[in-house]
Amino acid sequence: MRILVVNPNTTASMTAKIGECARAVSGPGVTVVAVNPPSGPVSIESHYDEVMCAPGVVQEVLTGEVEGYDGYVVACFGDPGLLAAREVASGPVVGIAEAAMRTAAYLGRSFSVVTTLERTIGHTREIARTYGVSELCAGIHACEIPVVELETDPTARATILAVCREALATDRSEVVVLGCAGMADLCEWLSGELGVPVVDGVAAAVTTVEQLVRLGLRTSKVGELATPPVKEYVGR
Ligand code: 5HY
Repeated sequence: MRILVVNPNTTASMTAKIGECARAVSGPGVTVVAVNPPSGPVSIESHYDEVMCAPGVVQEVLTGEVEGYDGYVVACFGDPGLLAAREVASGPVVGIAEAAMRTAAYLGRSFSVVTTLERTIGHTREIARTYGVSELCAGIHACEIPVVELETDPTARATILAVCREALATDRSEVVVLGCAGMADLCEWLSGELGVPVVDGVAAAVTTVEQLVRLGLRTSKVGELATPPVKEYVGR
């Protein structure tokens, strides 16, 4: 089985980390390849970034179709371009936000999301509603650490731990969902420190795609997510 993990931003070091975390949880006989678009924003932290990175996500999936991948992961916590990617892919496509939130629902009666910038909270609340888990989402909290500084800021780990603690206390929640692919490598350490399940969307999404492919399940092609009609694209 071959799974393509698409990091929608263009920070190669983050793509490498996402690939490592994905391979660490993938099963026997599963090949995981992590890629990012050649052009686009170095991080996704606004609606503008979401829109500007989506064509790159879809293009990576289209290339994956030519290369015969069995399934795909959209490795950014806003799940940018997810539905468009599902339309063009034959195999299953899973976003890390959806996978993390649905996985958290198995582990407790409520969860808190800990994310990067305050300005992304509205979008996270919206996708929790879209995925039908907003009642389980007891709160969304920001560390105010820009995505690319997660790798360079020596205080980032301590700040994220402190915000997780505060979220659990404030929300009286039972599970933490990490709101950025760039936090994937902190999952185990945080869970040990906090004493509650901490869900990383990269791991949750890769294992979900693996499960769907093993079950022979893929996106329904009748109705809304059918392959898009072929048409002329002016200027392309
Ligand atoms: C992510 N941005 O997972 C999101 C996190 C965020 O570039 N990768 C990004 O802040 O929404």
